Amino acid sequence: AITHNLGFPRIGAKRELKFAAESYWKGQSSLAALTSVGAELRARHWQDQAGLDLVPVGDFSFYDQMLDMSVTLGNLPERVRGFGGDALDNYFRVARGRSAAAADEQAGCAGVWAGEMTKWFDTNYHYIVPEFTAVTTFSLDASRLLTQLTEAKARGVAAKPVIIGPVTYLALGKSKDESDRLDLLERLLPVYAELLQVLAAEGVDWVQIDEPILVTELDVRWRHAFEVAYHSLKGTPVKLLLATYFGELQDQRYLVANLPVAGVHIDAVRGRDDVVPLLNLLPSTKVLSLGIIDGRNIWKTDLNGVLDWLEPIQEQLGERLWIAPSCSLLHVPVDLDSEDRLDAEVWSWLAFAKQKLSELRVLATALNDGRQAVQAELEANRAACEGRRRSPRVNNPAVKAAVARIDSRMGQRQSPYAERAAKQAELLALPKFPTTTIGSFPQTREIRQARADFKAGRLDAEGYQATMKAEIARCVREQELIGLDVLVHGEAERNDMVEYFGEQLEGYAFSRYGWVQSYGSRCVKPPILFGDISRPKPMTVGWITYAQSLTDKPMKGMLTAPVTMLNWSFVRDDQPRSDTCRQLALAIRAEVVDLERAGVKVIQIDEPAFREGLPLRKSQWQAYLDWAVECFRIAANGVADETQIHTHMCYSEFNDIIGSIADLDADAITIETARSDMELLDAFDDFRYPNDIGPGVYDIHSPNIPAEARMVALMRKAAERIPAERLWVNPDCGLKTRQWEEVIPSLTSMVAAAKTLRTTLS
Ligand code: THG
Ligand code: ZN
Repeated sequence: AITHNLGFPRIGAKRELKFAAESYWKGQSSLAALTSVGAELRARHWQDQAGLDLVPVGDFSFYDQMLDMSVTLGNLPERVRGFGGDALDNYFRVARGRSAAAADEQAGCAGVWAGEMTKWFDTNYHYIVPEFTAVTTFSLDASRLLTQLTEAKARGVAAKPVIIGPVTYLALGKSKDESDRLDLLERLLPVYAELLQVLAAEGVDWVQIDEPILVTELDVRWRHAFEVAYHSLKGTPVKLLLATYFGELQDQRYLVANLPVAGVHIDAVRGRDDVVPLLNLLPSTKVLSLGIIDGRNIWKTDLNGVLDWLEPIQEQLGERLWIAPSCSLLHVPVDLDSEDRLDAEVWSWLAFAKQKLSELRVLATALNDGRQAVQAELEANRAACEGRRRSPRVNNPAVKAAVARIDSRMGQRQSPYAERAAKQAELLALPKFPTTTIGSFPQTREIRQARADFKAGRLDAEGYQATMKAEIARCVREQELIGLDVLVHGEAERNDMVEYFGEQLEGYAFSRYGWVQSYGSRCVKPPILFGDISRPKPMTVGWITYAQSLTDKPMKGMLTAPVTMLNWSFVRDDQPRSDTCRQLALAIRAEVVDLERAGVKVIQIDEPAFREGLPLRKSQWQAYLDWAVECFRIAANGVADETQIHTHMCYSEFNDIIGSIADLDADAITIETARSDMELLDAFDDFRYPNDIGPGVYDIHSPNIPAEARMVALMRKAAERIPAERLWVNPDCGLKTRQWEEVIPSLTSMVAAAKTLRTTLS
């Protein structure tokens, strides 16, 4: 079998690209310094991939691979034309808006807004959305690919250029004028043909052309676009490897098998069911590349198991079988070997990008030369997989039993919303249009310093507690002065809303350098959920009861909900996600019950990533929503009627899942809306949201102080759709990234808006 890779993480094992780019954006280093970091990373990453038969070139990006493709196709938005600086400055203007280029500031250039960013399929990566209009034209700029190809050749790399295919490129873009972007295909294809010709002239043999849109549901027009596109590229003098990933082809197998390309790559982890049918459909001249190593997770592959399955396929395909990771390794951290503080047992179960490629080499040797050629490696792998399967760290019978005991009553509040609301109103005695915040307050330098000192052992537990308590006290005092109705403790003690809880639960581990690119230079370090989840002791009760002791106003308890814990972690692959989520739900439920017992009357359980778990195919949405809603309800509903449950979601895009949001049955939900002028409320035209809702009245991402009049106007708009007695007044998200100097006047203005509403709308 031939080995290859679809893409390598480009941020760098120590996030070198992030620091180089951010330094350049701040004007602290030169363009030459940034481009040379890029070249060094490419060289190092090709080295890391040495020994593979084909290595990706063009997967490196200074910001985003879709934006790279827009440059290659000459499709940058009109608004960035005519600026000075290097081409890369223009690229960053699209990525980040005008302030990207220091030169613009000096020249006093007019503003340029950044391109829209959206989730790359069901990953945590976000790409810059290509923009189209009816008059969009394309023209080839192959310079980026040619530069990288030249570098690769100089280093003797067996280069396989990687590009986004034309249909996926169009499908993931957005028309700015209501025109049909499929009409652009005819104009786009000649540019692709030209690009392939240019690559062929450079001696390129294979080109990987990514069409992941093929794992989503396509209507007849988009399927036809595939026929048109690949028939038109048929004559080009390179071999095309059409790559799909992230899911199953299902009823698009026949289409894929018969497109006129030299080979097809499929995700054989998530799309294993495609393999046998595809083997039968694929013409005998074509290469089949099987993505057998999970590029979306950090577990070692069961190499012996994969070989049992692959050997007969190798018999059948011979030379035509290629093997690879399931998708680009962009979605996993770079190198497990740098993890010097990870628990040794958990460490032995893991593989990051570099280790995944080692697994690939072992598999290829076993297939080509027989298993005995890599006997030691296969034995070690067997032991690791076996160790993980059997480990008491993974298997906790008490947790499994508790999940088995879940019954439908656990997801049920004692009484319907209306009855609960009446009891809560009596107990909490809140005014109309009650004011609150989402939970976090500014994370000042002092807070970060104290946390870092504590972690490093420079500050003892007592000193740390005292610093955090002082911060909480300040936060409570400020909220009282501002005149908010339902207070929060401000989350000074929390680093990250998932990590904070993960660190206190059994079944979670944390890497030191396990960064994964989220967008541009920004990364996340997903915790590793490896085993059955349990909560050894209360996680937040001490902090919240301390905060409550400082005020007579109700203090909200703040928790992260199970679906978000799941969706923002690397989770185990040895049981369904729904089972893992139920375990998380039981752990959070125990915390909710403890908070209630400690006298906390309002408890917020945040679910910002609820939507992120939606499957790629709409036909699978309902099954996900069913268990996701169930898990939230298990977490939230162990309380008495008098306890008020809140939740928060970080987006306004939920028209299509509004029914499920209502099914969460939280007493109150706060949501993002401010940037979209309450556009979100369109969802309420056809759907009567039954409980309390706090549509965010100002955008916390902006440093501007919101005007009282604007917030009043927005709430009036909301009151046209939702009865005033069910409306809350709050910002649209947490205030962690803001400064106190912004927060105090903003919230003061917001409280004034609520008072105006009380006298004019009640
Ligand atoms: N996990 C957690 N939180 C999240 C996400 C996640 N919040 C939203 C998020 N997904 C996607 N958006 C962001 C926003 C900001 C950053 C990363 C992803 C960010 N990261 C810092 C950086 O790269 O400099 C690092 C933060 C840190 O030092 O911890 O700013 O998947 N929990
Ligand atoms: Zn939010």
